[in-house]
Amino acid sequence: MSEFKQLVFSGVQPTGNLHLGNYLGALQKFVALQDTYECIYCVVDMHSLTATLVHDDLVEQTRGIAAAYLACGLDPKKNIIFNQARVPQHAELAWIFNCVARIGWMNRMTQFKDKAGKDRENASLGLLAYPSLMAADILLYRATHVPVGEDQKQHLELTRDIAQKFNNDFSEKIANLGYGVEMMVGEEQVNGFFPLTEPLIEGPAPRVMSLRDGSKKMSKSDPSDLSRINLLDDADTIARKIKKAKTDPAPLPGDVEGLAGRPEADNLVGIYAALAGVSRENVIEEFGGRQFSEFKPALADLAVEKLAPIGEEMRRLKADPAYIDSVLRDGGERASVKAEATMKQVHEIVGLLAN
Ligand code: AQP
Repeated sequence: MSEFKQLVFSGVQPTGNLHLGNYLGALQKFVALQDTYECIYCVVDMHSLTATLVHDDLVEQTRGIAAAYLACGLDPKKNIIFNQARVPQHAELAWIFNCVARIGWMNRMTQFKDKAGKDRENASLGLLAYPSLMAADILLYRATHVPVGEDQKQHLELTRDIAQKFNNDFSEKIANLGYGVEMMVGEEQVNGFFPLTEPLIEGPAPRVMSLRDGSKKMSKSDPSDLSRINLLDDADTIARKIKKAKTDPAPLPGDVEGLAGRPEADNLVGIYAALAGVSRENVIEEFGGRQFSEFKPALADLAVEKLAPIGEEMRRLKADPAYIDSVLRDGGERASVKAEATMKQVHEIVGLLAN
């Protein structure tokens, strides 16, 4: 039985400064996976157009995300690192997926509801179809695993729905052409062209919350800069933001269960655990019963130790755009070879006369 080759794909959109949530939810995992998987990491610049159409500095932002990838420790030789716009097959496959996916599926996406707000009729078609382009990003490489933060879980489920519907709708063509691959779906063995991709969300901080409000996700678009730690913040700023982070008056609990109903404390413990590479239980073993006045300085020291060198390296790399462009160009060429091979088969399956 042939099986899908294990392959990791993920991306980050260039829509502002990267923060600790992006780092713990995505970048830190990208780095850990490069030793065990073949990995493709994309700067998804075309997705940025769904947030704002006209950007002053999209090129700079795109280079900035690539700089963050490299500064965190991704090896551009071992992995494919590129920006989406260099490989037009992303948009082409997204069009086919627009015809596979249903409007109802897109309307149910919480990210669309949040970002479109009350005036949905006035949201761009691109914002509605965002998950279709994301599915294309992943499935163009027939990726089996996608490291993401918890906020992207629903989009990953939709990616599976799109893959499954494509596999079902074209099952005869896929079988006749001999392009099917066997895979297990639950207990059942099925044959399909696209894998049902697994999200990799686990870890002690799958959803990093705002430092000012433990009920809100840490986000680039939060108007308060104190709500997040940016990867480009210097050591003093990181320490100041942690000192000012909202907490409750009680000391840290004696066990992890005691964090329930204490979102700010829960968030800071999760951040510590993820940065230190330990479990939340380990953090509570060390700091249980201690006041925030003791825990926060320890967290600040750890955050500075882990993040300040990344920020410094990002600044150094950003000063050398020619090098970043050469990495993205090389990655784009390697990604294109894989993208073209997939699309050649997709054209045949769908019946598009393009080969
Ligand atoms: N708070 C978070 N906790 C954990 N993971 C997070 N991610 C984002 N925020 C958190 C993960 O970062 C990766 C890149 O996400 P993106 O490019 O889609 O950026 P985003 O989700 O648009 O980032 P923001 O800050 O949330 O932007 P706005 O403010 O525009 O909504 C993904 O893997 C994501 O899960």
